[in-house]
Amino acid sequence: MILIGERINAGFKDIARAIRDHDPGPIADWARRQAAAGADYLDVNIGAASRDPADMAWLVGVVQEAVPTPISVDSNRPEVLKAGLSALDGRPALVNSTTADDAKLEQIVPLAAEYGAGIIGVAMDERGSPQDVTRRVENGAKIFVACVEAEIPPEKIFLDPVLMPIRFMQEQTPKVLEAIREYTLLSDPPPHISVGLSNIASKTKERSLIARTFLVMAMAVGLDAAICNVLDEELWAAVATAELILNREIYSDGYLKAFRMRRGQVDAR
Ligand code: THG
Repeated sequence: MILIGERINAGFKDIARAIRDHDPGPIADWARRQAAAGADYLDVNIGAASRDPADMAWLVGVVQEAVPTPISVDSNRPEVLKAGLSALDGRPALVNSTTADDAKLEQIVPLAAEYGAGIIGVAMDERGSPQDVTRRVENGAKIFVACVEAEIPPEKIFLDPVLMPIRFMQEQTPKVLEAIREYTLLSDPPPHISVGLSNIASKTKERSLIARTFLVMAMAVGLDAAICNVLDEELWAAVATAELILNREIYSDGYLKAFRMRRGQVDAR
């Protein structure tokens, strides 16, 4: 599983303030904590804290100075994505994200190709968020084809079926699982498949339980990446156990410890 740390996002008040004040402290701190927890990428998003693309370049610079972890540059604005990519020091990166509408595909897919970055394609389009499996599959396939035509290799393409809050859109969750299964059939080898995991638990009381239960169910049908709370130890334990059940990990009584060591996790206790 590829786990992408979600915490450097201006949706969180401490990060919004740090971006507005150009205070590197909390950002470097969250970068170190998520890297120590074993994150494969750190998602960075200036959100509504700033309209200035230069602030994304600043944010990427702060994270790069703190840790060597690859970066997922998260914005729906091409100029913000470009500013983040241009600040990279050569480490691997993801463009998060394009959608399936032509205007976005035409601008964002070439950016990812130009910078040699991977790309996450979210199955939304000019009509907004998908409400059924078919739209998710059509949009995912359209993004996949656009990326392949731009010569982005399948191992750098991530499709995101759009996970929605279970509290408000409960009927969407099984459709997301179905779409994940369909994405695995698009090519051989298939693209990566990723979700914004915390979306599902928004405004719920059992955030951690809902997120990790969805994650193991989605892993069983082909999910192999998630933007998530990498500081949640129960989430890691569920991932390790799901890998075991899917026979990707050898059973031993010490499998949890072996998994943590293989992930290079630094004990925070
Ligand atoms: N797909 C892709 N990228 C994404 C998303 C996605 N990037 C942003 C988002 N969705 C994933 N990141 C987060 C980060 C935090 C939270 C949810 C998703 C979160 N928010 C709290 C809530 O909703 O209750 C509020 C924050 C707070 O506690 O202050 O947990 O889907 N490709």
